[in-house]
Amino acid sequence: MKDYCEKKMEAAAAFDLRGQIRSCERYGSGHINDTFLLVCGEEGEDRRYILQRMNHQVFRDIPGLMQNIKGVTTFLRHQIQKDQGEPDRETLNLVPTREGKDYYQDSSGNFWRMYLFIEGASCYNLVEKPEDFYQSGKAFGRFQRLLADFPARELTETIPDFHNTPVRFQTFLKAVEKDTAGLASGVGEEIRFIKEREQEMGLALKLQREGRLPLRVSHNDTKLNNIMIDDMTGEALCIIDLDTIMPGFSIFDYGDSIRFGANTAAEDEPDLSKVSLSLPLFEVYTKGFLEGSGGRLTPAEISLLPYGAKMMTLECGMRFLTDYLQGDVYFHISRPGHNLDRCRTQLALVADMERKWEAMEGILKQYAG
Ligand code: ADP
Ligand code: GN1
Ligand code: MG
Repeated sequence: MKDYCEKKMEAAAAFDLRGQIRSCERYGSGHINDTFLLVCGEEGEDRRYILQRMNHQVFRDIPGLMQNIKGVTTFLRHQIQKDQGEPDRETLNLVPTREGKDYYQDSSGNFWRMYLFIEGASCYNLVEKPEDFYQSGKAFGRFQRLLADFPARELTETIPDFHNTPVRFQTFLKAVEKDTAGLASGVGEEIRFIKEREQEMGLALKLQREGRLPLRVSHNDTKLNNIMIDDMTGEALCIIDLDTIMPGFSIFDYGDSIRFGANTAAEDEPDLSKVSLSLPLFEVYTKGFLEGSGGRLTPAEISLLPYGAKMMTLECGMRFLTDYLQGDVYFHISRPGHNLDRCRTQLALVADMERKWEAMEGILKQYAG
């Protein structure tokens, strides 16, 4: 980490900024990239930018990733203009380097990019008001609508098999078998819980192969803190964290939001008695997502939304457990056992979804029209 911080000033200077750099400090609470808030001063007026070191251990094809982001944000700008929106705030906007490129590679090989800072908006780690979650559902639904005509197949798979749950399951089994950190014997209960659900993991891919589930431009990381809510209007303003945009399924975008936002506890809550699926939050998000998608989802996609929620939660629990067993090599952690706590909340949430399955389907029917 220290290394990257030293390189941040070299990186900042490579971008086409106006004015003097005043400060460049760590920012946000993402698990993957290193994010900095850069302040530049010009004639008494400060301008803010987001500088990010992309995690090239996680994202192996940075040129492909940046091409996805450039393509999708350019397309979104046009769509937002057609909708009479505000393209500088309703989508991410890349700041080019002085050489006119979309990213910069520093002298140690790290990759950096810069965005305009979205002013007057905030990201939340927990749903504070149901209205925020409704807004977030509407925005991710709208994202599906705005990108429905974008050629999804042209996008690079920035992390191959990212939401391929059967492949994630195989990786998990290997981690259990290898048991690099010698921790598997302490998590027998969690391993059993995951294995018992293996049969359910391949349904979306099977339906896609049969032509019954469309491939979409999907965001793939639709948690609440990847959306900015306007401080003035309270409306969802901009979807951020576009690294994982690739061909995928709308039901998983919906599902990942439910996994994170409709949980009554934080993703890393150690006290499992606090974890449950909030049906009121499930309801407001479902309503927002269906409204925002403006009729662009197929009946098959709509009927599979609860399945999407369960699979994203199970898959995420499996990924946290895999990382715990491998010695915390993927997700940033801030305490020992952090990934195990995260895994346990996800599995507890899956169990609660199973208990509330009929209620989830009932709510969906109410809004599906
Ligand atoms: P990660 O992949 O590590 O989660 P993100 O791209 O989500 O990284 O960025 C981390 C945090 O930085 C976000 O949660 C948000 O608070 C802030 N952020 C990112 N982009 C912007 C932006 N353009 N304007 C304002 N804040 C931003
Ligand atoms: C990571 O980057 P961030 O913090 O938004 C992860 C997601 C997980 C999430 C769990 C590229 O998201 O897939 O669902 O953590 N992103 C990547 O909180 O692996
Ligand atoms: Mg993020």
